[in-house]
Amino acid sequence: MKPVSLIQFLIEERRAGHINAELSLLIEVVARACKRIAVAVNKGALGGVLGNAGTDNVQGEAQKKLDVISNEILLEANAWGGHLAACASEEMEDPQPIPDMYPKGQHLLLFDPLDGSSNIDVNVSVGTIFSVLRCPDDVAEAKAEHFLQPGITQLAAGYVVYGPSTVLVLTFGHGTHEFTLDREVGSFVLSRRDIRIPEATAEFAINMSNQRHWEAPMQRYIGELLAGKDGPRGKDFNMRWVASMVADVHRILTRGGVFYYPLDAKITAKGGTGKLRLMYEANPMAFIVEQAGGAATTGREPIMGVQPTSLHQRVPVFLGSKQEIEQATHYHLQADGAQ
Ligand code: P6P
Repeated sequence: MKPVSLIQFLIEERRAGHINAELSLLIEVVARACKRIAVAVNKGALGGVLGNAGTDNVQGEAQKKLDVISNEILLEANAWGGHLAACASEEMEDPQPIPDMYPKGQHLLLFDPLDGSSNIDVNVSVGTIFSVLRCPDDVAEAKAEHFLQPGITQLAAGYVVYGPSTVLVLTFGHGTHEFTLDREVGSFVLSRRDIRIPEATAEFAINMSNQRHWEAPMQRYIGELLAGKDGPRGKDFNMRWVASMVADVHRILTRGGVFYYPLDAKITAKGGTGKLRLMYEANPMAFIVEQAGGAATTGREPIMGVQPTSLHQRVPVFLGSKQEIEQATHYHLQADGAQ
């Protein structure tokens, strides 16, 4: 069967009324920028792009050179196209308005330009995560408050995983679809349409080194998985933890599984509300996972129902195969007395 390119897929989605021309152009521009990021990532040590940039980001985290490079690539690619009102990035405190010399559009783009960047120097898969919101019509210049929309309002979400192959996963709210980069042609080609995550799983992803800091219901839930067939679950579980959310989520979209980054006492002791960021990590991944038949909660409510209060706010993340997410969430609500 003739391969379907990303451009053809976007035209199909426009004809189906799922997206408009401006959103179609935005996704093409983001995909093209991610191809440039893939080139930089794949150069590795030969590109002089490994190691730290010597600066910290708004999260107070040391920036890798590739964090800064990836952020610049995405900003530059999206400045002139006329499809955006503004961009927001994990790497920048405030949203970036579109420069005055360029036309503005009706969309807001949020991204983590290179998630998992601590893995770059050890040659483990990293990725770009992005989310698209609609800018309120009567806004002359988009400010942070215009980005503070719950995840259910997203128009599109996607990620690109820079691994053995470069893969784009995308949703517009009509299924989750996968495109693999054909390096000989230089275009993304549809490799899986309408991905479905199995409702049951025997594989979980969590950073076990935090176990002693988790809340009691998380201790109980993970304890049951570790007990395997000797415990109440009656089956053994396997564990994976790449420490690169894009790689862990991609595995779940490929063979099922669950991913947890729960609250822990280290986080709450500092007044924190989670590790992962709501607007450009949890929300886009939740949209992608739910459109593939999975579930995504904070352990207490759907991630995409959270009303944001700040651009860089953090939330606990439970996502993946529906039966396990419902079980883990039930234990938390039960412990709260809510169920
Ligand atoms: P930890 C990467 O820094 C990240 O934001 C996610 O991609 C990943 O799932 C998580 O943090 C890893 O956290 O505490 O295991 O290093």
